[in-house]
Amino acid sequence: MSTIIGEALPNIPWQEKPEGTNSPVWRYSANPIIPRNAIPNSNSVFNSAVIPFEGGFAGVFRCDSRSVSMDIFAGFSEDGVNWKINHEPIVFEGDEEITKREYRYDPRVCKIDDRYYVSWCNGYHGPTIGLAYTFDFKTFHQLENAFLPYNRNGVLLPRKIGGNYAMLSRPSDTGHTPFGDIFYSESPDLTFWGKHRYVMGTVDGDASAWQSKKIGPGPIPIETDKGWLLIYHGVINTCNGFVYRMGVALLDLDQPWKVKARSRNYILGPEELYECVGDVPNVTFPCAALTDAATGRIAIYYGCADTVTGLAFTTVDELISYMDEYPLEIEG
Ligand code: BMA
Repeated sequence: MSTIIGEALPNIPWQEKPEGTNSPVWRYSANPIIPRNAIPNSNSVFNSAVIPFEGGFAGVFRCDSRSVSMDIFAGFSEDGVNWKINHEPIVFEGDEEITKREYRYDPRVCKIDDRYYVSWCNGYHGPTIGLAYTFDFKTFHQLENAFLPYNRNGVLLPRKIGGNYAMLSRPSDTGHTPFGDIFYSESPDLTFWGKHRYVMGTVDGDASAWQSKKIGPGPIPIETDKGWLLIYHGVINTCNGFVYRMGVALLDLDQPWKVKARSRNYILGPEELYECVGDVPNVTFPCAALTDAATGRIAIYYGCADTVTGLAFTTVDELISYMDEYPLEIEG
């Protein structure tokens, strides 16, 4: 048995694992929970992040518009399933050199101490990691970009490590990056980042081919008594393009750049029609996970085919025993 270290969330969205399911993660029966036209001018709503807020839930959503401009929007929900997303994108307060928008996508939301931090892929002469905080999901204060271009998938840890803020990310290139490993960085003040450490990379050969092209951190890592549970995305290049699936790893609590365990099997991949067909086919892309420390339940929010948003369920025990059952040999 493993336990989640954190708060109880009795109203976490939840469905029991259906009989006869082989996978450690199972989908919400009424997926997708957010359609592509959830707001009047959206082409697609996907790769989005949610968090408990004031007894219900709040979130930051990637909505590509009908001119296919990528931006992020705040939204609210009482049950974590039915969402009301603002019709206008978030307007950030801060230094105009930084708030000037090129594009914004793939947000994550992380509560640290008294505030909610949003990180996202931010256009600033190339993709990098945008960072902001809010107390109320109405006013957002933008901070300096965390890194130089090019970087994607900036994912904060929900508490300081050795007195510093900590972030996982995936250095990239200007385009649809055909490579990428996960790195760890620390900052004393969320402005100056250093102590860059390699966490883990793609897997060569056929040991775990679904993650042979690139990988990137997904939801905010989940603190457990065994380590940080990291759900991430992994990509294979096929004759028909990239396929995005989800994997799981366990990172050391005090030195999160050290990988303690990793699954060679994916935990969820494109199988349902809404995951296989859309603007970009064959993409399941996790950006958030709600957790209930009282029961070990985990609800994963993921983008489906770059078009709609899905919800899936698992538990801390399911994920940790799956890594035991299907381990990937850890390098070094
Ligand atoms: C990645 C990002 C994601 C997207 C994925 C599949 O590089 O752009 O936003 O979901 O590609 O298109």
